[in-house]
Amino acid sequence: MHHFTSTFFKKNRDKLSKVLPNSLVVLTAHSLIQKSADTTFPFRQDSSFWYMSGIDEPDILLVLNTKNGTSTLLVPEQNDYQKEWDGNLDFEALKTKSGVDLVDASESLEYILKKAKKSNLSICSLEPLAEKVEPYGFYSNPARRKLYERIKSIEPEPKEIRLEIARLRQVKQLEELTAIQSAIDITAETLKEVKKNLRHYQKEKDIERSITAGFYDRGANGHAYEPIIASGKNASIIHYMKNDAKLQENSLLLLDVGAQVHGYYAADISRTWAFGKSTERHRALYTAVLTLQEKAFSMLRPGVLLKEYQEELEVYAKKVFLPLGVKINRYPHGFSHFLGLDVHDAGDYGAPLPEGSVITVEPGIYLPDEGIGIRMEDNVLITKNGIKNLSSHIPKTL
Ligand SMILES: [Mn+2]
Repeated sequence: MHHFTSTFFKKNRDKLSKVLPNSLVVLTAHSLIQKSADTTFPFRQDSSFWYMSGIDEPDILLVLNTKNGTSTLLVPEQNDYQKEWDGNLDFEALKTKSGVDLVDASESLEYILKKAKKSNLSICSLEPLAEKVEPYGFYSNPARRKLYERIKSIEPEPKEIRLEIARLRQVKQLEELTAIQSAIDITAETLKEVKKNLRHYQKEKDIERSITAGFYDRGANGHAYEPIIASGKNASIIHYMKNDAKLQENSLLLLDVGAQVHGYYAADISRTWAFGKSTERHRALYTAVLTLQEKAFSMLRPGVLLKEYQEELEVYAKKVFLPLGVKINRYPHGFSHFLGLDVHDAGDYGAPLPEGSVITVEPGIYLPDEGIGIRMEDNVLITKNGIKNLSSHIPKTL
């Protein structure tokens, strides 16, 4: 993460301060989550907290007084076990990395909140997700809930600032674009190598292993999300992640993979290849997906509303697939999402698309009855007049 210095995080805090004058903003790091017995999942920071602080430690709070311009990290007290096993938290290093003015103890939060309330500052934070997040069926990180309880004991109605932060995060700065491009380039090189050796693989898992190694070898810190390597009918399951089947001869193989670099910046690329020979049917459907993607590219520019874009493309998709005997009632996924620190990145989905945002363009067709799934996914930057396809160097051939 050496490309991101305190200047970047300070700039982000300044931008947030500008849109939230006379406020006290409190953001929290994620908490560590139990995996099993006394082991934890690898720590993954809250992306908005990272964007504003650059800190990769759990349970730290960032407090931003936008009236007097001071920024403070509040650090929980470490017990003897943590000091011995995890090492002492280095306050100076936290300060250098984030560029904040002060580092204080976490217990000071209530005092700071009371003082801010007395001086009529608006107290702002990110509303926690539900404990269980539906329809996905997973449990959310508890950090925001814990913070929210503490805030609410002083300020019963804190201001929700999800959109204020999303609007900053969706417009990418130069160092972020460099990071995303490097994630895409690593993904491109790795896919090129895998395709060259495709006939040597027997199982989906063999390909996954090659891609994982390829990402690390090229300087990424792993996958930005669980990779999808889906052969034949598995490709018609949109979030297939088992990757444990034998590769089906003369069928299509769908790969949806992305490297992660500099902490968390992601690529999100899908390609569909023939394993063995492709049929005429495969080629006709593949061409239709490409046509749909070209249409999507041509529609994108600053000011576009993603909702209208989605609706128009769904109508177009029906038209493109009808001559192939495929009736689409409901399109199963979005054609685009923001990309950045998160694979499904923060952004204001209800507002006109801003210049400088990075989104995916990912049409697909899923036909379980025919054992076919095809998806084509590129990552594009919204420019002044249209788009720049950041992944155009990844070939699109069966
Ligand atoms: Mn995607």
